[in-house]
Amino acid sequence: MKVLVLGGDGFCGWPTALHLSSKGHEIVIADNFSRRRIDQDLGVQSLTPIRSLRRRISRWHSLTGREIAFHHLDVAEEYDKLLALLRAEKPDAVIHFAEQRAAPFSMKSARHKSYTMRNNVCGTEHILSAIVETGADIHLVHLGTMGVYGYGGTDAALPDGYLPVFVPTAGGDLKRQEIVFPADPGSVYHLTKVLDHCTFQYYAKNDRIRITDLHQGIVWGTQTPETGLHPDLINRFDYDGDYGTVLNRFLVQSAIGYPLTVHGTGGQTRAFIHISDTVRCIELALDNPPERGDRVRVANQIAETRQVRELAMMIAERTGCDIAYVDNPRNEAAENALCVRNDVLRGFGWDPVTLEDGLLAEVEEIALIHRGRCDVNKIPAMSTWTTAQSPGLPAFLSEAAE
Ligand code: USQ
Repeated sequence: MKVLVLGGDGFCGWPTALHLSSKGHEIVIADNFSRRRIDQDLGVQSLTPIRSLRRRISRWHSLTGREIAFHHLDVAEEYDKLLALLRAEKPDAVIHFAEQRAAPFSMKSARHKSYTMRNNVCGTEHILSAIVETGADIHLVHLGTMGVYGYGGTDAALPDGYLPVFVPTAGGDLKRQEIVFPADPGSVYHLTKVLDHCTFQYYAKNDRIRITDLHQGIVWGTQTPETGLHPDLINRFDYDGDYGTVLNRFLVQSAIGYPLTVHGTGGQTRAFIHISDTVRCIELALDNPPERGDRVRVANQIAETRQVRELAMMIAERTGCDIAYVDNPRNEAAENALCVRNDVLRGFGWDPVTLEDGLLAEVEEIALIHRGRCDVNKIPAMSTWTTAQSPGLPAFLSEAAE
């Protein structure tokens, strides 16, 4: 299959491109390097030393003999180029990672909110419009988020996207229907994923585009079997207060002896998945496209649920590090229950990796090897949900606004 990976230089995009290439798919990456430029803007770098995309691709070729093509493209800003790329490459499937993916970054200021909205919502609409304009039957696979459901705190199991409801008819009977699960985003970033999903519903109905929306949990880990083949292929590892996600942050913090930064009571329950499962799930989604004319397929891409303080205690027990309960910079429930079904992906044969499976040690080792690259000043989460943190226009956003 020929697969266009939009955002193929990023944390999930790069290992996915390699995994699919290793499985014999023909891979084309498009990326605008916004993630690398945001790093520069925030004055932070990946804990792992990531190479240029050119070097990554050439190393992959020298190790495996497999080619990966690359196009520099901003899907939110360059519609005509995107359309020309689809017409020239004629992919069977497009995987859409090309979004600003950090909730704290999206909440830093009005400018960050606006950039995240414009980039994510316009990018998604452009991809769908361009697919329609080519007239080709392209399967779109999108990396969505569990955060579209919100963390409302009940222990009712979240289904894969659609909720059965019984609606009273005019005649007084109850009619069973399935509706999109009510959205409850917790940040502007999560809101963009909700809007993406509405856009998908429309294009699946109106233009019969085949779409899979993967509602992914918090990814942990950094390496996959393919990125581990050579240091030039190493995946990025974010630990900073904007882009670092909770479990990976805790693992870096313990490696440098920094008390684990639990927000509030740590009673937040979230869904988790290892990066090696991310790439496997995407492959399963590609292998199992919905039929043309079907509604959007939704799959909850999560392996397990865990509470933040439970994770902190688990790591503290392993390494003896301290835990610091800090004021929560976010506007979120202090404690919530979370129960999630992942029937769609399991139905495709997925057997998830969990925290018990020994991969924590591998991530700890990577954190220890590269701890010298960690800037402790970048660890605290400074972005709050209630006040603008960064009234000036950062360099990256200035460029984007031009
Ligand atoms: N948290 C801490 N301490 C920290 C960092 C985070 O207690 O040092 C807490 C947060 O307050 C939050 C939870 O951990 O309650 C998760 O935060 P996170 O930064 O790990 O994850 P989040 O902001 O939700 O976003 C990440 C990814 C995003 C993805 C999402 C999946 O950045 O792209 O969509 O996870 S989910 O959370 O399931 O919506």
